[in-house]
Amino acid sequence: MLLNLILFAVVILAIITSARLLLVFQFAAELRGKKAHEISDSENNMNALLTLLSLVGLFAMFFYLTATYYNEKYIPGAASEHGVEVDSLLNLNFIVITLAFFITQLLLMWFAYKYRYNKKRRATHYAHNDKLEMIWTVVPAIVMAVLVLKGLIVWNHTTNPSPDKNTLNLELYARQFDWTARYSGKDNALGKASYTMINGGNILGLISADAIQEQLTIVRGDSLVVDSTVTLGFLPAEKLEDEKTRLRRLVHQIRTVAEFDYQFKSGSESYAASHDDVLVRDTIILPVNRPVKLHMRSQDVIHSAYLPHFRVHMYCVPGSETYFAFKPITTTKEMKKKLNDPEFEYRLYCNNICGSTHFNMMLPVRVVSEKEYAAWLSAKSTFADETKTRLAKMGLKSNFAKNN
Ligand SMILES: [Cu+2]
Repeated sequence: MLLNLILFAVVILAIITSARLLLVFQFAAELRGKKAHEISDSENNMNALLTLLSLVGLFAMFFYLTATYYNEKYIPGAASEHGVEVDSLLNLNFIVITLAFFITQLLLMWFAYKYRYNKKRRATHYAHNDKLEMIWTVVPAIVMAVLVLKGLIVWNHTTNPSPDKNTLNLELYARQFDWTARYSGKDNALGKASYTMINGGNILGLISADAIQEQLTIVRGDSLVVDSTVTLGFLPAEKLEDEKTRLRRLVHQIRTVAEFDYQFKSGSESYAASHDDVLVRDTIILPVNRPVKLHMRSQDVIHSAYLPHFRVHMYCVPGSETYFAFKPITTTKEMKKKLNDPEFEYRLYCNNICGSTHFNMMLPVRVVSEKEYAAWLSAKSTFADETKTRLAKMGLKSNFAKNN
């Protein structure tokens, strides 16, 4: 803090000193009988030369920064199929931008140098040149059209991958401030979910016969407590209104959950798809060379799922589901070897500032062989197992065997 203050003071003093020095030069020039706006030939030449030199500095900086940062260490090659295409598009853009940068800067600085003020030269009034205007309109238009067209092709490939039966359905569930990954299990189908089903144990609000039973017990219990508070009426008027609102919400929630219960019991919905779903909150494991379809949801605010190594980026929006399909093509092991970094991990980040501990929203992602993936997944407990355990703690009996 103190160092920052000192630095700030130094900068301010430097600005004041420069301003005073300029004044001194001005007075000195006036004493020599020269007007402030008069510039000598030597000053003019010096300025022109410095302009050229600044071009050298600019280009040197460009080469240095490109060589230092545009490499495997900072931007490792894409680890997904569509990512390779995205990278080639980005590289094409970089080539075009770099060429335009060199040509325009070179011309700009060279003209400033070559046509510096010369007393003997008179400026020409050059109003119009059809040919020149045609060139600088048509050439950029063609280049832009090519870039946009290629961009559209890559965008279409990325957002509409060809359907593949083997695609793994995986949910990324975001909330302040963590991620939960939900694997669809053996049936490869994600079970239904509803925000009315969310409780401390069932944070994703998944629906199953057991989860319905659990939620009805919890919400009915809550409503009884609130109901007795309201009935006794010991609360101040303001608080009483709050409690009444809470009660109305709980009753509405009970109705919705009871509706799920009715649908299940009448056989119109089975809710069995959620039974084999597996919830993971530490490391996401993905099988290599198998397409993955990410189904993204958010519980609270807008989050953004960002998997930079796979060139995957998509918002997670509360109240609606977003998707992104991609195919990992490089295992973590291969990437470690390629980057010569034994500590390397792929990562999932939240790329949308979503609150005070947004930076916490990060999960390691590991890409492994199909065999390793299958072994890992089969060792995990399912949503049905977890719900059964929670029910047992509440002294309730599971319906799980029946539901299957
Ligand atoms: Cu977030």
